[in-house]
Amino acid sequence: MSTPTAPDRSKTADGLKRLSTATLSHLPAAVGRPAYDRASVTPGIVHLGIGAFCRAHLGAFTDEVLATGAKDWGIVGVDLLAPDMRAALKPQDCLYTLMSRIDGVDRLRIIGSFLDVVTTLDGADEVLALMCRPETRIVTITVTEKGYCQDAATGRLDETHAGIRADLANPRAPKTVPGLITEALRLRRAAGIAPFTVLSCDNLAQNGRTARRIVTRFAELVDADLGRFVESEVSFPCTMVDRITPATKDADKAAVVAGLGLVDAWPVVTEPFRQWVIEDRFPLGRPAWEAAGAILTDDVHPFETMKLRCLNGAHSTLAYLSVLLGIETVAGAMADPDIPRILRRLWDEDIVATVPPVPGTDITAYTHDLEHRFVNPEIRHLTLQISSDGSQKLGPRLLEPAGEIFAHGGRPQLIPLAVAAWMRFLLGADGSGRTWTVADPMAARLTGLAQANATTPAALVDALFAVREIFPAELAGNDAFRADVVGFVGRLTEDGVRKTLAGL
Ligand code: CS2
Repeated sequence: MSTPTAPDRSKTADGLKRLSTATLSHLPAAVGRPAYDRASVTPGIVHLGIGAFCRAHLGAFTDEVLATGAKDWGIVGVDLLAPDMRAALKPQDCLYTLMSRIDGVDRLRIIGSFLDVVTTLDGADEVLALMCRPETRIVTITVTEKGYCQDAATGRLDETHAGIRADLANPRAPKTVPGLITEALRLRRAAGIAPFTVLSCDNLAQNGRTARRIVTRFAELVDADLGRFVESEVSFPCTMVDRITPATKDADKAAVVAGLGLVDAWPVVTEPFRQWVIEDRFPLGRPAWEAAGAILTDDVHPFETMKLRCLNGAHSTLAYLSVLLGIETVAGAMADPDIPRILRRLWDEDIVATVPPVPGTDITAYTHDLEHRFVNPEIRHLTLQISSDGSQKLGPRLLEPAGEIFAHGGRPQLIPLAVAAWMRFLLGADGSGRTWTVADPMAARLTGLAQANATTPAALVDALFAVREIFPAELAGNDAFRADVVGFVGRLTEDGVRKTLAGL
């Protein structure tokens, strides 16, 4: 009779071992791995919002700095939405695979810069304690546009936001990002610990200034003196972040298992390209991210304007047109007979001229590089994913450049088409039985308005132009812009999307 043995929990149902510190030595030689002793690295950064993007970007840049011998800049990731990331990463010692794919070449690399993952789901105490450690010198953020709880048109804190109201009523147990940062700064101040630097890594225009405005206002509402302290003592550098990193799919996980011979519960698939431009204002120091290729500068603004308008503006335009046409991925859209031509016109006729000079960069060449990046078929970037949160994205990506074009005496040619496509997208159906989900913090209001006013193009446009959180009064009151958006809504509705695009 054999003696029962305890199951080997390091193995999965397929008999494959799990990625972890203990199994790093089992990896094929071609797989990159932390070139440093992780056990001797201590955390210096708390990262709020641990998703695919920050793991492909901040995680990778910081991993390379740790490999140069820096020991005190490990990262603790905070999952603000669900315990899923912690559940996936803790059993593998917070290691994960970054797989970059292009032109049939997959490069796999194990990232070691995240030392721990915690969640705020059971309360904020653990995260606040981490944020208050004197060793925590930077709090980085990737929570997407909506995580800032701002009025998208003005960039001010949305004081009617349900989460903000709850945090203001109970500021010692915060759940929102402004609430968490304010409470941590208050606790540090009370303990005589200098404030950390707050580093926004989200796609917002002037993301550092936005973060400063939001947190300062929240702090002021908690206590006027704390508001003054945040305004005068806390550094919020601006950044431009870039790396196309879709949500991980099951097929990606399978490709990673095949490449590792080990199981990674939540790898990240990304493109090889990456860019990070950072305003160099870190009173308590920072990792030498320039050692990994980041650009440290006094002025991020031109880089950020170029990226938000050229890359993200084109992404949003492509996404709304694609969802209407039933095209699932960005690469699929780039194989469409019409969409690449529309994007080229968007760049050439509208966007490029609104971008200020960017050091060392030819903006038109940058847009040609974007085409190449968008074409990459190995990155399955879903157009529906990019279509989300349009209420937060339209402003910095498309409406601000439209306003500037008018201010300089011009008239945007393709931006009205993108806005019209977003309005049709809000209907959630193409009229022939195909439907999709509109994901947006303002979804209920926007889809309600769209459906109630779908009677005529003018009614639809007027109802949505009246949403002041999205359309600034000046642009909404611009007759030429209104006429062009109404015209495109009419064509998309009457002629259909394909005929409208083909006729352009
Ligand atoms: C995309 C971005 O989802 C979106 O809205 O436009 O996530 C884009 O892929 C990144 O900003 C690329 O750096």
